[in-house]
Amino acid sequence: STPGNIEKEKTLAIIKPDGLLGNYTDDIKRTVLEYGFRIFKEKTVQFDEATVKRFYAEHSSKSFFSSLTKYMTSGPVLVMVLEKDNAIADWRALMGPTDARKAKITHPHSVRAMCGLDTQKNCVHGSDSTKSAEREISFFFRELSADVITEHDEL
Ligand code: RTP
Ligand code: MG
Repeated sequence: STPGNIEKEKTLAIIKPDGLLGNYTDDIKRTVLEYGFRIFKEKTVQFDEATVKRFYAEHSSKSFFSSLTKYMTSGPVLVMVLEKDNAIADWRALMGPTDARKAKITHPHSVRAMCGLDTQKNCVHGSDSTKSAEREISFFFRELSADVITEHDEL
């Protein structure tokens, strides 16, 4: 057997504009690596409105949709494919709850406790299922139309 070739689970992580502009990228990456993830791919993207609306299509009927798209286009984001056993659930757990104010109380060591502000400005995204992870990874690494600022493979 060739253990080095066994494919581990992959998930899509985004460091949102507040995370990137707030200079949390290095701290988030250090935490990610400490928890045993590999950063398989990454790219920096400036979302345009049409692209972020497509990415968050499942939320299009929510009251927060227009403020979400405004937030997500307010600056560049760092998109990463993270790889490890159980990557999808483990990255969700490491992010902490959606509301960063709650995260600071109930999950003080989570990423959102470290760099998030509230329910919207929560500094990171993570795929919520196998199906979402597949969709979101191909969204960014196969079909993306938004402006790609930088891209690296196999870090
Ligand atoms: P994510 O998808 O980003 O991992 O976060 P999530 O599952 O915890 O949150 P979800 O409900 O899927 O919402 C997606 C993103 O929309 C923003 N949001 N704003 N009430 C609000 O103002 C509100 N609720 C959600 C957040 O940025 C959230 O991550
Ligand atoms: Mg979600």
